[in-house]
Amino acid sequence: MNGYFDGIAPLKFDPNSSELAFRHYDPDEIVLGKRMEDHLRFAVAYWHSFAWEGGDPFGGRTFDRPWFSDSMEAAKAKADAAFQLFEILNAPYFCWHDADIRPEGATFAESRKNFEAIIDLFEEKMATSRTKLLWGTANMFSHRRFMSGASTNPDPDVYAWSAATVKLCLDATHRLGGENYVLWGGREGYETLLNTDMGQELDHMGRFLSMVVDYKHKIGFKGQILVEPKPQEPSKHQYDYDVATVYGFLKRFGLENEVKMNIEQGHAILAGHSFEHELALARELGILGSIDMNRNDYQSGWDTDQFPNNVPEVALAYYEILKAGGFTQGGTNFDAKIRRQSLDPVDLVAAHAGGMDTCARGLKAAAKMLEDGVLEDMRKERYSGWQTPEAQSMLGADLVTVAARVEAEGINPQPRSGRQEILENIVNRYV
Ligand code: XLS
Ligand code: NI
Ligand code: NI
Repeated sequence: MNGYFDGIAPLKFDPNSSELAFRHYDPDEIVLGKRMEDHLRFAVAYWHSFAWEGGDPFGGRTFDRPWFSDSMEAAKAKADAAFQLFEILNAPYFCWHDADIRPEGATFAESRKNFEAIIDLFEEKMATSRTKLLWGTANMFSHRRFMSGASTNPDPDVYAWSAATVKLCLDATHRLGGENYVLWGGREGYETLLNTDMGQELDHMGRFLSMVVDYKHKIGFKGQILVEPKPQEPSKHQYDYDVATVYGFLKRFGLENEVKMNIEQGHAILAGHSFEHELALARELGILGSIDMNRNDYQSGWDTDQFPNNVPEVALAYYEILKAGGFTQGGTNFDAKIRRQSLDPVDLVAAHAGGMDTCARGLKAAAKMLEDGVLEDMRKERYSGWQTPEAQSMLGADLVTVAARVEAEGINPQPRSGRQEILENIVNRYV
């Protein structure tokens, strides 16, 4: 193949290499009885790596990619570059939005034709590539028609347009054998309550998601439907605020067994949570689906989507994922972009290589913590009082019965240490 990344050889696992290589990510290394590649299930995000132009609120495009234009020729050149990067990284998966891969047409039909032509091209490329589709999704936040939301837009025509868009993207995801379909509602929220009927918007969003789930079953799509929570940005308030909020929403519309979560590190931070908090809660609620791996700058209050490089943080995230039994259809999508001064093809390759190594180190540390079992033993010990028959019987008893125990049995609770520093010291041994 020749193209954008020419001169960069496919990356090899070589812990001692001074060249561009994986130093920790060995796809074939067995971790907890499974190949590392099958644990991590890495995906390259089309939008950040190929569609993003390097702009920020104060300046436009910094990158100079040969495919930056609105023609179908350019879209094809972009696809060529994408599949070349997948090969260099030996990436098992990729992800896209419709708007990342095709030029917008003058009408819905024209956009659809452009999109379908690129899906044809993907199908052709995927026949000889090892890279599969982790998930597809619809971009229903960039174009100005979506400025007041997609399914929650006050204009019913936008609701219809959004339905047509999701149908198209879900059909394409199904056709390419995608393992998940994601809905991130960037503008499903509001800018001001003064012009917003929150009750109506939530009803519409619930109805919309139910239609998507029904359609998934209708076409026999076996992938997971995933909602991606985020508290705000671009909207002032996003309805899918965090895992807990989305779970309440799913319960309300009877979708809690149909829809799972795609959880992103940066979004968790914006919601005032840690990544591991969101993952642990989703696991306990039975809705952990997949992750968007990245890192936020802790000093800036927005979604900086940097590649991960903090092993202790990543280790705690994979610890929660391993405790859930690992990914089934989900995976680790790098929803991460290089900085706008990182102009060169090699920067894109190095960013992914570093992110993959960081995740590999995190996964190995997490696996070792779980295998050694010290943390879980101490957690279990903390709750061991609940093992007695008296304690267990309280969980089926009424308030009067439980209350009566205190004086009848002379109960007088003695506080015990939570051992937080000791636990943190234990984690430090692994990371
Ligand atoms: C934006 C989101 C977006 C979703 C896919 O903050 O993370 O990239 O992952 O629409
Ligand atoms: Ni994301
Ligand atoms: Ni994000």
